[in-house]
Amino acid sequence: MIDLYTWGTPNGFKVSIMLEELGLAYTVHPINILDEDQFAPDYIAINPNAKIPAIVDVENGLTISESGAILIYLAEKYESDLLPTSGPERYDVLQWLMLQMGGVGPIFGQVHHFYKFSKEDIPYAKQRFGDEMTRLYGVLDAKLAKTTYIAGNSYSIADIALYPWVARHEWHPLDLNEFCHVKRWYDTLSSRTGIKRGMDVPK
Ligand SMILES: N[C@@H](CCC(=O)N[C@@H](CS)C(=O)NCC(=O)O)C(=O)O
Repeated sequence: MIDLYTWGTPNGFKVSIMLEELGLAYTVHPINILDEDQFAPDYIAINPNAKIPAIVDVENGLTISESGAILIYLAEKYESDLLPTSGPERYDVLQWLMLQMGGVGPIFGQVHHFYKFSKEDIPYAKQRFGDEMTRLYGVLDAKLAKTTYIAGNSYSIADIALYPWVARHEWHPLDLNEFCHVKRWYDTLSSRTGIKRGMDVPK
């Protein structure tokens, strides 16, 4: 059994999608980041960085934060095909997962902030992060023109990490139809039961 500490954001959805794809039983503990639940001492004891998501594996007491690390942990613990165990395919998945963690997540997060949440209109920030977002969509589109999924021809934790960020495309200063390979990938993944269920956590 896994305890999942999460909220309805792209980083949180990555882990709920993974748990659904693996068909695991898990208990959801909503951490309302708008109410600053992430700063409560009980939660800081679980994730000292005060962000969602985090998990506690009740079977062995292991506590893990950082969505990418959680995806790797779950894939390895449950010996899932979502992360190959060796060879070039493993590093294909890891490099696209790291691009999501170090590139797509932080940049898309800034776009969401400056386009949707900031009380101040800051054209420089919108331009800077909007341009980098568009460039990243181009990188994803060029890769998905060549392979069915982002790391190759098998669905993987790299797709799971990316999907919830692209799922916010209506907030993005671009038209998804202009990235037809990303659109094809997005539509395919949107029909998966694990994705649909994971995107609905917490209820
Ligand atoms: N690199 C972290 C990022 C986690 C993160 O930024 N979580 C956001 C929600 S998507 C959060 O908890 N924000 C609350 C805050 O910044 O106070 C991960 O991938 O787990």
